[in-house]
Amino acid sequence: MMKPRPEILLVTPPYHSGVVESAGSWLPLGLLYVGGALQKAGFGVALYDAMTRFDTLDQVRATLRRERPDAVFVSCITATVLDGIEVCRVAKEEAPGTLTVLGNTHPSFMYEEILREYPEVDVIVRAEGEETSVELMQAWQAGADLSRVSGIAFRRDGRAFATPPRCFIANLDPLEPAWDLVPWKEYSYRPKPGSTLAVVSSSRGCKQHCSFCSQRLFWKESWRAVSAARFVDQLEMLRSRYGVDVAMIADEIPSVDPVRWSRILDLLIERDMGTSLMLETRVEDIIRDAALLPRYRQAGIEHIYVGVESVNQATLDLFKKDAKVEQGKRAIELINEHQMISETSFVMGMPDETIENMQHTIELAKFFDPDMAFFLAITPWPYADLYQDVKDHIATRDYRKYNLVEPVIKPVSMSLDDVREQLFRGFREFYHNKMKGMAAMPPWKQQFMKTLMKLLMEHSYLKDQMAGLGHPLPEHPGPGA
Ligand code: B12
Repeated sequence: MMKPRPEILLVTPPYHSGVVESAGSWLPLGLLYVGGALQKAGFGVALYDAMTRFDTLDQVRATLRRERPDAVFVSCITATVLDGIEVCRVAKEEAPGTLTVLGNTHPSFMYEEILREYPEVDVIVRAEGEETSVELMQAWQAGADLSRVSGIAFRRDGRAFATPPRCFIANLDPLEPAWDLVPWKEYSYRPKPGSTLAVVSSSRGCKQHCSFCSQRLFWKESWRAVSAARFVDQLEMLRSRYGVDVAMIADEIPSVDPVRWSRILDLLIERDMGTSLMLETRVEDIIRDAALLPRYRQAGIEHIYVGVESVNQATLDLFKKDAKVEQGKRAIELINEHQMISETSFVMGMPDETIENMQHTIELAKFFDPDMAFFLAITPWPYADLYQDVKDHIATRDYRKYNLVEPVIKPVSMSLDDVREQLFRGFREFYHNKMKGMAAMPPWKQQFMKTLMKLLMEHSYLKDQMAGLGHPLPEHPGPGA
């Protein structure tokens, strides 16, 4: 006999590291894509964003007890995987028959370890989730053999068993996240009080070769894009139906195809919907688009993150001469000149790191002079290229610390406390320097910077460190505060 149609609860792990989350509340787009596909196939789906709600595990338990889903789908990166597994444990304790499914980067790569060590996890969906989740649920509902579902791993005869990988979806245009499941009032970008914030995706994949990141490996060096018209239509729909006026584009390299990108800008300008956009892009694409940057601004792009970070000491030492470093600086200048917020990060703490090197990097950050800089601890995701090079220097296997905030690698000549201290010194010195130059900024940027400083001091993990900066804020903070 067929089981009754399962009800699926999409859950985010109740985990926080206090960096990006301090700027707002961000919806779990990957889970919503999976939810959209499941809905389309006829399944009943609900969203429970425990992370954004800052729920405790007891509250997670109470929600699971109330909702009694047939299946729990949890999205986990390395930092959040232990809390994601806790959600599965609680789901099993509440109702042992619940199907527990993990997806996203960490489980996709580390399925063997998870299935070996955590009996509370039933199935792992590897890589792209839409088609696999639908097939998995159909097979589970029918009591069919799961080994026919490609792109998953599960326990068979007590051991992890992975089915063949699934091909990526060729055409992304028909995919629709389950936007109707989002409690939109809960998602807002703090620097814009009253705003409604969405995370959107215009492409999937990465071609950059950063050894500490795994996105290129996750997407197998591929890059696929949503068509320009479909992407802009979606932003327009989000604006008119749900009031989304700020959106973060989740892509690694949204502007890599200049023709598509230029079309997106044209359409955004033509539709003039007033949505503020934030994105990440590559230094070389900003330089390529130097003449296009006024159109970026017209299209609503207000905030650009570019990765200029270097873990290469030779580059750091030569930062005044090296062509790539010069390009990074130029990209940031261009973003600033065109009235957008520039942001970058500096990843430090490799095994050969020294206090002196870290101080050079802090100087490099001041030399680049973005509006926002993050000083992060290099973190060896156990499946990234970097891992093999640094594995003998790993100080902790506690994945909760794999969040770019906590040092995980112990440099040969530094203690973990030294690394922590220098990272915080980076923040303090950088923002102290920034505040000195604030008077020269246009008024809108001054206002943004004041709000940012307040957010860092009140909501982020830097609270205590930033308090040492004195009185960077006006007596009566502006509307953004
Ligand atoms: C948006 C985002 C966030 C949001 C998260 C919102 C949320 N609740 O999900 C915010 C801003 C809060 C955030 C915070 C952090 N993030 Co973040 N984030 C991103 C970003 C930019 C986009 C993710 C996204 O939406 N992609 C688009 C969707 C469509 O793709 P997807 O997520 O891969 O989903 C697909 C599949 O993976 C799969 N899938 C995903 N989840 C699930 C779940 C199930 C059950 C199934 C079946 C399938 C499935 O199906 C989806 C559709 O095909 C990525 C970088 C990137 N470009 O991907 C970094 C990224 C995921 N973040 C990262 C990190 C490190 C963090 C922080 C630790 C950083 C920090 N110190 O603050 C924190 C952790 C906070 C937390 N509590 O989770 C790393 C993870 C590295 C790793 N391998 O572990 C990434 C990859 C950035 C990077 N290049 O290093 N992040």
